[in-house]
Amino acid sequence: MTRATWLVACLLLANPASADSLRAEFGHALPERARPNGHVVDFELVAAPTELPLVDGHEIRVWAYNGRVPGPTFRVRLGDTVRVHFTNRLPQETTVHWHGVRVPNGMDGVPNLTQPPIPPGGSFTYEFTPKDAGTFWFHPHVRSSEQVERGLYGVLVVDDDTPPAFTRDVVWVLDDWLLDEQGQIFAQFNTAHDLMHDGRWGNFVTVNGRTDTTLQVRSGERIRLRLVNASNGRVYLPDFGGLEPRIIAVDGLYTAGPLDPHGFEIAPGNRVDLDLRFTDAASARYDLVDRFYPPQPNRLASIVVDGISDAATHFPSPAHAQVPRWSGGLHEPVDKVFRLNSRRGGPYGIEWTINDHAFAGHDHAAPPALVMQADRFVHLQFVNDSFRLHPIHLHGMFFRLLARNGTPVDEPFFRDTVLVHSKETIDIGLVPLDVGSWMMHCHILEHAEAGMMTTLRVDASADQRARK
Ligand SMILES: [Cu+2]
Repeated sequence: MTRATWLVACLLLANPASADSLRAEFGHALPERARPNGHVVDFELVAAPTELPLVDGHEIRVWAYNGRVPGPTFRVRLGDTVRVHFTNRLPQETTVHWHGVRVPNGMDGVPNLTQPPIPPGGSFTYEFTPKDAGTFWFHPHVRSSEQVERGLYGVLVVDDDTPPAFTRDVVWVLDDWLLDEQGQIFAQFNTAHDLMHDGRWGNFVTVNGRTDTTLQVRSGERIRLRLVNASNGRVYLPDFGGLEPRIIAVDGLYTAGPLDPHGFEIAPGNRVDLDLRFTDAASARYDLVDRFYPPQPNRLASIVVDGISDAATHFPSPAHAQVPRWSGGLHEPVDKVFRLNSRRGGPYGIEWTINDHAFAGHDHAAPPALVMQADRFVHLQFVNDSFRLHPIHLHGMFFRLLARNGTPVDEPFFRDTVLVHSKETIDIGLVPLDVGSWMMHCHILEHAEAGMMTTLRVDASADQRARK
């Protein structure tokens, strides 16, 4: 061994990971480009006030997509181009954000950053070809704490090229409702109480808008259950009441393998796809509850098994994604630290800050908090200096959790939203691929409204520039 190679070997041992090796480990975990199959799927989407029998069935004045709460579930196949003709019939400006979908930046639905807000009576056509199959959702990005709370959210399911042979594919949207004595949506938003706590938590928890949701299945069935948390602030810790589902996808993307959902917290913005097999009794009942805040569990929904199905359900779990371990990522220098905190001031009397800055509307045009280069490994750290919860959501990219409070965490999946607990520090790693200006914000919508938002910019890599 020459002196030079000996030196290189020593350096490699001392520094086992490098940004380049972490990039190499990422491999082709996420496709860089969409692969349009030439098939365009057109959808109409109208946001308008209406009245619907929700919660326990009484009429509630809501704002709804296509006259329903939850709004429609749009289903397409990977490779299809989604074209949504959107019309705003609300008394306020709005936009539609496609949460978790790696869209072209101009389709991301962020007012004054990626598009002008859509005025009452106005319309806009969103068009994109999803790059990833999975469970996504959409909601306004204007006055979200009010507009989402009033009922504006829907689901986008992007099926695989060859979808696994589940007997059924079911979407459950979790939400909670703060109703007044008349049973209507409590019409004060962003209250001091909401802002000082973990946002607006309702007095009714619903699945698909109802407190009495029940899924009828037959023994022998194997169901894909997609959970979406559309709540402004509430976190769910589901207890499956004796069922033993397996997580197969988180935030849309397949996990590296099937996972036990025990203890998995579903924060606002998060999605979890479950593989549910009903193999035993020809009749059974399971009551699913949320146990995030013990000891009072919230009823979510029930599953009733009745009868027998002879469907063939012996197929392998679809959860076998390539996910980098990035165990060396934690030792890479931190590219940017984001400190999360609050202070008095601002239009609501309390502001939520990232690095002592509370985001205001005009900040959409301000320089980004961080500029990243596409196709390079990035190490970010979030330090929660407050006692409240902050589910941090990044638009336009997926990341992997590396550590909580400095202790390495091996989550074999990507996320687009991670819950940062009281006084907690978390580290994440990512390789951004999608160029543009992307929001990063707390998905407790009241915290975001009161300032906990910022922008990140991803610039094209040399390779991407060369291809243009
Ligand atoms: Cu927050």
